[in-house]
Amino acid sequence: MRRGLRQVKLIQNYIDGKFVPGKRQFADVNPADGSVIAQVTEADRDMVDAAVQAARKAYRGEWGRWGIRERAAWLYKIADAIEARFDCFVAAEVADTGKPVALASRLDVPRAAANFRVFADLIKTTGLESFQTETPDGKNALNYAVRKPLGVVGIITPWNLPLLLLTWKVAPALACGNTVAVKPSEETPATATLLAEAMQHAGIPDGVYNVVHGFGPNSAGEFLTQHPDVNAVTFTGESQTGAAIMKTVAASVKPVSFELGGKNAAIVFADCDFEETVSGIGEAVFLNSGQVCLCAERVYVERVIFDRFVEVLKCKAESLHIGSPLDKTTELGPLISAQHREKVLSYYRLAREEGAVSVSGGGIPEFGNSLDNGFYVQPTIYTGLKESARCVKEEIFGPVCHIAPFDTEEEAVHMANDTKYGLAASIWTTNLKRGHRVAQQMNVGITWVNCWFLRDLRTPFGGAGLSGIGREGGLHSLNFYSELNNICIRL
Ligand code: NAD
Ligand code: 6OH
Repeated sequence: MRRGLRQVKLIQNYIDGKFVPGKRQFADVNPADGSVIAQVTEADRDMVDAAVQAARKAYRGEWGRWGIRERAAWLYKIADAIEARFDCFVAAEVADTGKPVALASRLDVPRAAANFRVFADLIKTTGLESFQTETPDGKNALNYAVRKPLGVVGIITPWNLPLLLLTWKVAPALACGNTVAVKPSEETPATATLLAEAMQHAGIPDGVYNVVHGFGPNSAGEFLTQHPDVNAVTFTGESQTGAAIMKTVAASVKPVSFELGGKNAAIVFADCDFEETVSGIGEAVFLNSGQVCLCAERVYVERVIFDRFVEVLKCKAESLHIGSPLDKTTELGPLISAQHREKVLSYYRLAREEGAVSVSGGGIPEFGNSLDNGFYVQPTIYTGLKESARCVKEEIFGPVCHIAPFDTEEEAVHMANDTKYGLAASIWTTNLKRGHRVAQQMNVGITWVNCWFLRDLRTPFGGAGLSGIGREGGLHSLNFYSELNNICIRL
């Protein structure tokens, strides 16, 4: 090989059980140092069509005909195949996202395997409604529902937890007997493609799982949502993108499930377990460099402990180990891209313009090595903003929070709910009565008390307001990914 012409990996589309290149390519960049790690081949409209047709064929074939126990057995095989390639998945996720290797090993990849196992278990054990209906003549009728697949499901996912969020949708879709065409984020194409390899090795029939790469508008994402043969669209990403997708799918009236953005609040009462709370809020603000839709960007702290809380969270932020994602002790990696870093830094500047007091961070860390070419920002804490400030209202999606004091429970509840989003909230108190009371007043899809991002995959997951439409998780996923046919029999 000539010097300077390093061979770069090619990430291809996966259609009908085969890896196929597209005509155009784009670069897959490692956010930790800005290096190009792969070229990705973009699917054009014809390739998206081929993926949907392959999925349709597989749906009409054995996958659509198999019974629940057979499909569940395949899902367990997929989970095993992910675990058999655990290190490859971790390495690919870390290279694509820049997330710390410790995080990908503890969260992303284990959750991918768990997603398949949980929905395999659920589809085997979940019953359906039946009602004995009384009629005036006394003969009565029996109503019972049966679950049928929708057909071909289009799945569009973001870059922050690429494999976790993809499999969170692929697993229940397949469990219910659908086939899928997925469009992973252009920033993180690797693990969806590795999953194709895992499925191929596990022997999943061709066409059941298809991957098309590319962007959103006028690219693979839009082509997929426009496709008349896609029966439902499930999407995780920004609220604005959700609005665009909704417009596109409206033309053909497809079911949609949207998991969108958040501007989540944490409420810290003076009676909290202080150490546990600081540690929990530290996770809620800084995990994955704040790039989790559930992260807390607004922290409300009861005034009597406000100064102490700010000081201790500042120490926590400043002691986080920022560094190479490959270092096992790294706690904070880079942001996903130069463009996203510019967005986050623009909010750091805006916070100052809006009159924030800078408690910690606000800039770019320096390393003196190749990481200086990466897309890092400092973990950042502000206080002193008005509740109407844009930095308090808009999702930033970085390792940053604003901390504001409150005096009464009512005030805290009001401030937490004063947002167009409604994804998640966390309440920190040792008074359980208060925990229940406040939790039940949160206008969100998920409220944690004395914890954050503690997940049971059987529970409803989703958001209110700008944070989404519908719920996935457990039975809610099974219901979204299937059509219920109620049968009424005159007895
Ligand atoms: P994004 O909306 O920019 O992109 C998500 C996906 O949509 C990508 O695959 C993209 O190519 C595709 N896309 C973009 N425009 C499209 C269009 N017009 N038609 C079809 N597809 C299109 O989101 P992102 O920047 O990748 O992810 C970050 C956002 O996702 C944040 O707002 C975050 O809060 C949100 N998010 C929400 C959840 C949740 O569960 N609620 C989970 C993770 C991320
Ligand atoms: C958003 O960034 C995180 C979403 C998490 C889930 O969808 C989940 O199932 O844990």
